[in-house]
Amino acid sequence: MTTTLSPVLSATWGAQRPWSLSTYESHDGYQAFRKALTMAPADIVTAVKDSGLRGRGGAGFPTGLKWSFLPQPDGGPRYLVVNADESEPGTCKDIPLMMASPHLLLEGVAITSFAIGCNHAFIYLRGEVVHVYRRLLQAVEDAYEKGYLGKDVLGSGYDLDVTVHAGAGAYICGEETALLDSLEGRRGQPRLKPPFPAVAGLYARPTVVNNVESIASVPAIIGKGVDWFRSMGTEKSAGFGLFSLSGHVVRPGQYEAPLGITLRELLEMAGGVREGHELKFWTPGGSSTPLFTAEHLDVPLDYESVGAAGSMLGTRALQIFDETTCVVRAISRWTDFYQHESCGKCTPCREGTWWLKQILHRIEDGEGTREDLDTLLDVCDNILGRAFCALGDGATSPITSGLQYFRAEFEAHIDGAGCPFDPAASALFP
Ligand code: L3W
Repeated sequence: MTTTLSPVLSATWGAQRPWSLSTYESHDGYQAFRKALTMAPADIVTAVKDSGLRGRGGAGFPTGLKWSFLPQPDGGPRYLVVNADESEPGTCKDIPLMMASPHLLLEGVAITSFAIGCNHAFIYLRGEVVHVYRRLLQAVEDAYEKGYLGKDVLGSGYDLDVTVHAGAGAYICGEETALLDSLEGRRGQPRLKPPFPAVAGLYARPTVVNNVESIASVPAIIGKGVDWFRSMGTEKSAGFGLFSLSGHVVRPGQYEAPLGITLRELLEMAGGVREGHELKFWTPGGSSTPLFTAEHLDVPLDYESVGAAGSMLGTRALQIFDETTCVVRAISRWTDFYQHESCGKCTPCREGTWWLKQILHRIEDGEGTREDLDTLLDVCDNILGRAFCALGDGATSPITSGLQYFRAEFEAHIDGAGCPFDPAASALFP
């Protein structure tokens, strides 16, 4: 496996005004869309299927397969909805991608919409990122003006409208069916699946919901071909992705690399853990994925290898924590987040995250008991697989893995009647 590649998603990030249509066009922008318009839509779906592209939003579901689940056309509308509601703690790839390369996303939207027979696509954006909202609106306006969107795009006879929708800032709206409810004007809460959105999604019509990075990967697949894409990554985790390094790392940021790269290799690119310190724990894919430790530095960051090592690749949000960080404090802050963001629809998540928060605060404050550790695991056990959606499951990941690797640190809080760490030394969880 190669660890370097010519950047694709971040190819123009170093250019002057990379977000402008003229910069994008000068880097072959919209050429893949021109090519796609000469192809049979079914062949585009087949190409994406054959490429092995898997959803970059966390679950890793095969993208082309999802498209192929759409029922046969019945004359009614079908939709593409881009999930741009990036809000997972640590996950920070879609927002910079949209800021730097909004037209890459729009080209992916145009190709995907054409492939699945959609004439109206939506981009559902996290509400707080007003700067991204403005950037996308400008890009959409420019694309309409240049004939990439609108009626009879590029003289092809194909019509496509794109609507950018800013949500109101709820993590749950990143769950695809809650997102659809929110887009329809309702309070965002997950729907029962099945039916999957591919069958009954937006306005109960067949809908493809894909993450920003998944859609932004499509132009290169169509432009450069399936074999080129498959030459990167591993057999079952093909291609490349953005790896977001944050926390105690010398050069935090986005690192585009083939799937299967290791944290050790990424840390070499990023200057390593901050000087004088060593890696203690990290998240492979955001706070919803079980923690890893220094013993996992050489786990290939592909779906299979990370899964086999006991976690999930998730969104490749690599949060790095050195030995100054109190793991109980980190987990407690994440649990505050999940409790706050629980939509309240199901009891295991609504009540469970509340209890997890109370117990963790008690332990952090030096008022916990050894029994509390078993209660934590018991509550997690009653959430995992029993909650209505993945939010509940995600809330349990840092706790169960934290106890697996750092039980002694929890016990030290209990036995020593408080936290043995100086929060100022870590400075990540004030
Ligand atoms: C049709 C079938 N479609 C599955 C589709 C389904 C969805 C996709 C994946 O969770 C994860 C979660 C977070 N017919 C289908 C089908 N599909 N079977 O495939 O579905 P699923 O249920 O496996 O996952 P999900 O509910 O999409 C996403 C993890 O991502 N995560 C989250 C990150 C960040 C955010 C954020 O910032 N907003 O969400 C990080 O790891 O824990 O496990 O499209 O319809 N038979």
